[in-house]
Amino acid sequence: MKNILEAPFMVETVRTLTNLYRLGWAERNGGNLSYLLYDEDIDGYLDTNKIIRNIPMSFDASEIVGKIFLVTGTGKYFKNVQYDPEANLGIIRIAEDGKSCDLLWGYKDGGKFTSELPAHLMSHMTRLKVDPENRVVMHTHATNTIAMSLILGPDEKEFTRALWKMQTESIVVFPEGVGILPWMVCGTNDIGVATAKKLENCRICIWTTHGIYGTGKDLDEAFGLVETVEKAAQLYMLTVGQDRRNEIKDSELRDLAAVFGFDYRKDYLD
Ligand code: 2HA
Ligand code: ZN
Repeated sequence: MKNILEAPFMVETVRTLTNLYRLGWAERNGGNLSYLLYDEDIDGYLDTNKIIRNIPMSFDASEIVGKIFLVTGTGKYFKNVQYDPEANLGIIRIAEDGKSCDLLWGYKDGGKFTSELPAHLMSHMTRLKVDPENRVVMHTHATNTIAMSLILGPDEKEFTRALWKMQTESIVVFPEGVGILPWMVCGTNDIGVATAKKLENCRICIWTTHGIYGTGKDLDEAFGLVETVEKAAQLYMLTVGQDRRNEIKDSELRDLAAVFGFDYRKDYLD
């Protein structure tokens, strides 16, 4: 077997989590990540016949039985992942019963997956129906996005319009807009169901006064979505309370979509 710590998916995940910490979006044990692995990712790196232990889950994931995910550990700090991936991350396979998972690697100090596993796996189930190539669900405590949620509240049209009007890139990168949940207790099946529902129509879900979920085909896409939303939110916060004379106009957003040729939430523009 080759060293799994050198597998490209592992190297990229560790770098991404380290980045999220350095950006200040993953204080303490904040944030969590799940990454759907394909056979070719783990071939030669992991013996999938060896089950370390079975871990119960609190919800039904029958739809994705047999799928294998790299998942951050509960209570673990993104800051520390690079120094000990095997303690801070785990590779799980959804077991036959759909209600538990087999640990194939990691959580070496007896730990288990993130408390947000319901939101992650429910989001994967939803996104795979919309986009069979979706592989990543990323949750992080993006600072300005949270700040903006303190001001605007959970109105998706108002929030999306504000993000689109701050910078040209916004509507290009997330033309479907952002989903937003009102404040909810985190770590529950309920917030998982609500998050997955939002992700039927978009790839981003903001949790009011908590953080953001970004999804995508790979780590770059999920990360790119999160950082573009966060950048727009930063611009919003830098200019809040000031006379914004040069916000992008609705007609200009329409021009952008016409020239770049993408579809977008037309009902969000006046
Ligand atoms: O894992 O971010 O939402 C810690 C969290 C909970
Ligand atoms: Zn969180």
